[in-house]
Amino acid sequence: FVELVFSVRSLKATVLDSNLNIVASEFVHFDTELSHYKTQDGVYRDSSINGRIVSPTSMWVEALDLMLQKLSKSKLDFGKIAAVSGSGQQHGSVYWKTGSSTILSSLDHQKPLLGQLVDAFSIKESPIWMDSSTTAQCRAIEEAVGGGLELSKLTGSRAHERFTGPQIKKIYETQPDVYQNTERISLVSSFVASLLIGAYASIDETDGAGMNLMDIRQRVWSKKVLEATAPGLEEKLGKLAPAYGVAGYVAPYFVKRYNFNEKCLVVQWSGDNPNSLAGLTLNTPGDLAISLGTSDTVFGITSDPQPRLEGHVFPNPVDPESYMVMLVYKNGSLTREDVRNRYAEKSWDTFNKFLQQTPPLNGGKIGFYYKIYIYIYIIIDD
Ligand code: 5FX
Repeated sequence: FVELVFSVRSLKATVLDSNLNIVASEFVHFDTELSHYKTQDGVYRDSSINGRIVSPTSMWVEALDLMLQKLSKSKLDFGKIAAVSGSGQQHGSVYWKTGSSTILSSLDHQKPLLGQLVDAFSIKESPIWMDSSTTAQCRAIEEAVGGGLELSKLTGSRAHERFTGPQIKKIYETQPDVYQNTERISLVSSFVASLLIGAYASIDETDGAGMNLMDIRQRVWSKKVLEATAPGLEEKLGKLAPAYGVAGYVAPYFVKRYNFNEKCLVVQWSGDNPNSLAGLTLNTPGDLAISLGTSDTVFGITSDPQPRLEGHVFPNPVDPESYMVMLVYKNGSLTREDVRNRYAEKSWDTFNKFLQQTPPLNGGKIGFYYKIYIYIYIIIDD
């Protein structure tokens, strides 16, 4: 079984045998191994539009090319792989240009993916969860459905800038031609699953709940919110599927190029946090897990969700009867590493030594750290 993890800064692959022992693992670091994209921490921070943070979609395609090359150099027997699945950073979106399903279903196995897909996207830079440029769209969506709490009761969350619905609305409003010329919108998770099956993979019901577009109880797109977001959207989103479902067989491209078995399954991908919940086998209401990543998250499960203005409710990715609840803090690893670099000689060992100098909870003195990016505009007026 191969698990691929597309996070903000890297792609990781872990190959497991049937006893869940790790038999191989590989890593692609975007900034250094795909340095021609010139990303910083895997992203572009756009100084001309406040809060716009995107990643080049092609970089993710090239990362998959590179990862498969690395795995084949490591002498992995692709023919023995029974299933592939993975996690993507939540909320990030990919815009497939009209006609791209044909490109996807007829990939030439003699060539890498990148060159064949470079023109498949109507938007070359995918908005990701760090983006905060959609406040106007958030307020408009909330207003159209009767307020933030109403939206939360319906979709599991009030409108958040990083959620995909507000991001799509911004694209529709600011680049209507591009929106019209998009035949499918994928999340990062369903995007990579689409590459693997050579067709558009469904968005799964759990990652789909991170879009402000899905009715979390019915697990269908909410007509009301779709209308408040952009016209003709349902068709561009395609059908939803359970996160534990099968997306399809691996595409002939991978069978011919890497000798995958043609019966190798691609299991539905989902978001990084939902898959962490699944991987940690959280199954008792009240148990909580903490994930320290580029964002920090706290999550657990409940059978009786009470969506509020704070936090998020998603369908449980492994159990159709219950729900996942989550809090998200955007100031995770980048902020932590910045503090480490400034005060702990860029070393986790030193950082840990400092932590151990005081008892847990530091006598009630707790710091909250945020990195602030300040852009200075110089206007030259002659
Ligand atoms: C969750 O809502 C988030 O925005 C983040 O945790 C991303 O999933 C990080 F990839």
